[in-house]
Amino acid sequence: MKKNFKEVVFSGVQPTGNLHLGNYLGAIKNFVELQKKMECIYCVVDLHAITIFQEPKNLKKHILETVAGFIACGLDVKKSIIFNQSSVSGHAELAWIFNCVSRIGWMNRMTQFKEKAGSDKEKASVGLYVYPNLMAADILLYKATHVPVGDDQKQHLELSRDIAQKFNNDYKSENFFPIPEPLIHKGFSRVMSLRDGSKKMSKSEESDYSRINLTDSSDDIVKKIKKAKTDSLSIPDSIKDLEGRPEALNLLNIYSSLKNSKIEKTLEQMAGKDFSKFKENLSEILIDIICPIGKKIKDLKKDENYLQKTLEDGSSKASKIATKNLKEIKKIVGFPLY
Ligand code: AQP
Repeated sequence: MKKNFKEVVFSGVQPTGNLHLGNYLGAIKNFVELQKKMECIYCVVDLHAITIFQEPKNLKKHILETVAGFIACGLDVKKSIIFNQSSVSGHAELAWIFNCVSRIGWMNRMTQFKEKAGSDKEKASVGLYVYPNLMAADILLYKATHVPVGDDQKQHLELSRDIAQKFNNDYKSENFFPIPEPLIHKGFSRVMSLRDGSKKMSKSEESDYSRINLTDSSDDIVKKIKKAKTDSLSIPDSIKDLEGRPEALNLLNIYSSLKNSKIEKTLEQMAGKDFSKFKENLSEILIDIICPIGKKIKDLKKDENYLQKTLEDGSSKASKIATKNLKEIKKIVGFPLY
């Protein structure tokens, strides 16, 4: 029989550089909504970040920047637990147990590894390969029931569900781990690059013109949107007519998402306009929403002690939950406890 678990939200963001509009619309905006109604744990996943080499002094800076980004976007440290992954050793311990539960065949199906490892997979780190097992550990260490993520993380989350199920079955511990539910925006869940509508907007993309960073100035935003790739056609009145026009669809989706409205409504209002006019409207709303966040990030970054203290407090709250759960997990696995 299915158990009713307490509702707990867990999600993470890698400290690999500037947070961008994809992180905001795909994940963090949702984090903020969820903290109003559920217990939420948000993690700066620094163990994930080093699956691709990070310069140590940059890593520390990016961890603090990510915390600043969380708070600037509206996360409340009194409502949500905010901490960094490497400060709670249970993540790495449970990841090892899951390395032994998860199957190589499952790993081989992960498309993100294929994309990130590139053509020379032999040279990718083992950590990058088993990244999804660590992600499962992050979630299940807190017995999280809900995971808000962008659409790009859907496959990893399905793997977390398989791992939870297999652990429960293998160790005859029915209902020990909840089977976590993804919370992915319906309709628009993947913000694409401004330069290429077939690629997702990403921190590691070389061209800064491919993304809107949360710390971009209004001038940057206007420039980037002006340069964003579109086509020569005007805005259609039906979504069907956007087929084969990924860049146009992406800009219209971004606009609708910022307005908290459906793309159909945007098309109703904008049909017939050409993209140069629409881009002015898009820049305006981006400036209205993103620039205040960017300003807050910059202000918060000046107070390193506050950011550091936020992490310390969050870490001690997260550790309490993790230690208790890990003890139960070790007992189930058969490790002696003393
Ligand atoms: N383009 C995107 N559209 C929607 N959601 C996105 N997310 C990331 N990019 C988009 C969501 O943001 C959360 C945090 O992601 P992350 O930084 O931990 O990892 P990532 O998905 O690998 O992000 P990047 O920008 O692509 O980083 P790099 O370039 O370092 O690999 C996740 O919920 C993710 O779904």
